[in-house]
Amino acid sequence: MSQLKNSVLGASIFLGIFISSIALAHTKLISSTPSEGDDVTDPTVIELHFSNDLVPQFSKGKLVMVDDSGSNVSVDVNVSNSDDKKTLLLMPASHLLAGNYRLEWRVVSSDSHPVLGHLSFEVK
Ligand SMILES: [Cu+2]
Repeated sequence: MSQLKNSVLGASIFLGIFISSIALAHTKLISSTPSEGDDVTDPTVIELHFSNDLVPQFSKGKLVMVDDSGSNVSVDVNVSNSDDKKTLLLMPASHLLAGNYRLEWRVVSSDSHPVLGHLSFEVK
């Protein structure tokens, strides 16, 4: 009898840990287009795909062109979310000239935690 209680207890503890680890999983960047280090031709949209739903009003990105002297020139981007809420879409407001770019993103997902990252690519 006490063995049964112990195994029920063990199973509930296991389940409890399992459920809290799901609840604690922050959103992650799964993939992007372009992806890190890619060479691309004047992209009209940059897509960042996440594991969780995003909160659009707190999810954004800042795009800069890094010139040869190492100084950054900011590029305007229009930010929106896909219908499934898991993709951040960044549309440069003008054509991207050839050069190296760095995108810094910050998103807030449905668990309310901010997650940050960056992405570098080159426009040929
Ligand atoms: Cu989180």
